[in-house]
Amino acid sequence: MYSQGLIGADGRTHETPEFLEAFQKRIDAEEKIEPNDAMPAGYRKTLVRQIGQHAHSEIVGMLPEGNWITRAPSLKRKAALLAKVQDEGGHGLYLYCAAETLGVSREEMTEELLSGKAKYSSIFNYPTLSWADIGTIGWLVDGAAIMNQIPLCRCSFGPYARAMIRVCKEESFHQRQGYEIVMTLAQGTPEQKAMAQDSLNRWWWPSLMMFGPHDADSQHSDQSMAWKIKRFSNDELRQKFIDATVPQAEYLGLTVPDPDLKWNEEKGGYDHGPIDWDEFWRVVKGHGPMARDRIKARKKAWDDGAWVREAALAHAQKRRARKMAAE
Ligand code: FAQ
Repeated sequence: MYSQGLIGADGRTHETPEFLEAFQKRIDAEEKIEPNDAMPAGYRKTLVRQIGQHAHSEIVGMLPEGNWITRAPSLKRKAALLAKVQDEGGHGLYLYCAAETLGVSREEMTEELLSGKAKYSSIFNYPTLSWADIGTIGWLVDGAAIMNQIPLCRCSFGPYARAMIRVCKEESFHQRQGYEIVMTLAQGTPEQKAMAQDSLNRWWWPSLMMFGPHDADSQHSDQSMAWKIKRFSNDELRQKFIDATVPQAEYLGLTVPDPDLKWNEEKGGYDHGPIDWDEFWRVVKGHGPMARDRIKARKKAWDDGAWVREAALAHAQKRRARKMAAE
């Protein structure tokens, strides 16, 4: 299905050892792979899976923050939040387009999301209970997203790598606006500081889970790294994120909710306490606190938008017919 029309009309690949070796040589030489290039079916499948999940995450990720647009505490905050949520919609669109170049349609990807077959990031299954959560999402969730996505700008697949460049620039703005919200609260009244601390307490561990399972349990990492889709392992990126973020929390005067967090001089990074992997897998398998609401909201948007898709299609058909008649 994914190779439709791209590798050959029959959709078959030529995965002889010579073909695979020649493909790996291109990867090792840091050549970009483009949509019409021959590629192993597994490479295509991995990219469709990852880019599709990434696109769904951006779109589902609009919901927790969208929840606060009408309640932002000032016009300035509302305008910035609106722009951020709109950016996330844009990121989803670039990513769906990148995946479409691999021969999968947006309809197919959306059907997979709505049926529960395709995943989206675990982080968006948690509720946004206070305004402070909007700051914390920008600071931690966009911060984690940037840490994960900067290496994706060097992904071997051209359309994904190019989409990531713009996405990362925008995420950087998102991270700063989030940090600034948290800083305002942390330097505000004792109640505001308590709100910021409560929010950090609830989002810290789920943010660490965004990087995926422990390396030993990451089924795709080895192959994805050999194909230079991923450049760092899940644990490596998680460690980089912790090392960058703990000093930011200290600057804010907030406490990271991990009693085992300790600077390790020898490794030049922080040691941290155990991550609750049972919670991670529960959420990944669709049992997160907001999972049902998120899919319900996406299904409603997809159903409500059906007439727009139909009208756009009818319009395109009409134009094509008119053009052909004039030729
Ligand atoms: N949540 O073998 P691995 C954002 C699944 S964008 C749910 O390690 P892989 C912007 C994984 O899919 C956030 N599922 O997998 C924003 C696989 O299941 P499968 C999204 C997860 O692919 C900010 C299984 O576990 N970012 O935040 C998660 O090598 C603010 C085994 O895992 C991306 O998608 C998880 N956290 O590594 C928007 C970045 N982790 O498919 C709004 C691109 C793992 O076999 C507001 N993706 N799983 O059924 C990646 O870098 C990778 O896909 C990883 C996972 C690192 C997420």
